[in-house]
Amino acid sequence: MKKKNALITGINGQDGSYLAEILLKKNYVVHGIIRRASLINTKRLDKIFQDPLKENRSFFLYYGDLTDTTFLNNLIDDIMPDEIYNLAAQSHVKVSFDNPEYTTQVNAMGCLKILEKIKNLSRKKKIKFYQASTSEMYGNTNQKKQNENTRFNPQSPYAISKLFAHNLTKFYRETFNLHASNGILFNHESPRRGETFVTRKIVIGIKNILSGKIKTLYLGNLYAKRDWGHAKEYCEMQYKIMQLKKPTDLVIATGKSYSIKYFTEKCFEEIGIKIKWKGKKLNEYAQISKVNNKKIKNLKIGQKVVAVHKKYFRAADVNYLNGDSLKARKLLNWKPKNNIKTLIKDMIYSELDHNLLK
Ligand code: NAP
Ligand code: F7E
Repeated sequence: MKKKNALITGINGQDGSYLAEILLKKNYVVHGIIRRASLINTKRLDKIFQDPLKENRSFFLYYGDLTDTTFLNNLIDDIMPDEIYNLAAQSHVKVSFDNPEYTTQVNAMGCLKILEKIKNLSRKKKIKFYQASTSEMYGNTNQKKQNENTRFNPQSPYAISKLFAHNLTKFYRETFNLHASNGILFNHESPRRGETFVTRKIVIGIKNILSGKIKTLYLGNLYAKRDWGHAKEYCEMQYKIMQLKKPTDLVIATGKSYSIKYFTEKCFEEIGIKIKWKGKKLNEYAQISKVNNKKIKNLKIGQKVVAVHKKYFRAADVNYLNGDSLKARKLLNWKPKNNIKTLIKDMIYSELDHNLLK
């Protein structure tokens, strides 16, 4: 049987790397776009990289950029993929405040370029499309749980650019009859999460505190709440959404929401350190109150291990996200396998020197 061809934009990212592994296991030929950088930065793909000179290989990488229409059109013409997963994005919300134009070019216009190409090829081949939509599009909402019918109220250039792409995907599906779906994924994390997103930043911060490299980890808004799932599991859902007979928009979420403060406490707790919060607003901090781990010798009771710094606040923030994924649970026959506890364990135990752990 002829193998299916999938093109993944953003293959080098957290999700792209998991999705590529999933598709290769399902016997796909996987094509991925990476950006040329002055240093090799494809570490997340090491496990699945195949020698470009190998015959009959099933994994191909191409240098390119979502801002380059000519490149995208030529590549799609060459590969004629069965499925395109559009995961590439300037995905950092805070960065989008400083780089709004670039964020929009990549996240919004990038999606438009691919959809236009798929539309123009549709008489030759029906290419299926998945758009990486996001819970950030809800912004600040008074709905206790957010689902496919919740009103969007985006609070950043990132979220606005993603809402453009989301609406466009729906519009192309309904107007040009494309098999185009939006996965509205709530925050999903893993040991492969980018180092400046808050969960990974906390885990790396703890590692650096344990090794003595830093004394204190500085964070911004401790009171924002997020619905955190596991990226590996959510990427399996991206594949499943693409396989639906009828394209649609689906929320993928755990339905549980926790604050950054809670996540931080639980990470310390995982390695046997209890912290106590003191102070308020910009003067809030956490000290070590107990160490229940004989292997940790260099930390003292009272050490200030977490503090708030204004640098890490955003001009506007999303205070509360909690997803209702009932539709996906029914259509994809899915329920989340991970929770905050298993996620923290996976991230902590992948990051930290095992000798330091309990
Ligand atoms: P990520 O780790 O930041 O990966 C994004 C990927 O896009 C990276 O490989 C990046 O390349 C690539 N990229 C950025 N700009 C590009 C451009 N101009 N041209 C081509 N490629 C470009 O993000 P992720 O966490 O895997 O998320 C995947 C997608 O899901 C993103 O679209 C994100 O916005 C969306 N999303 C994420 C979450 C989440 O919680 N993780 C939730 C909802 C939606 P480099 O490696 O060279 O930087
Ligand atoms: O922030 C607060 C921050 O950067 C989460 C992206 O994948 O998920 C991600 O966007 C919360 C925010 O993720 C720090 O203010 C406090 O309220 O980890 P984050 P995000 O902004 O939710 C969505 C679904 C996406 O689509 C995005 O692509 O944590 N926070 N202190 C901090 N955040 C960071 N980064 N750093 C801090 O020091």
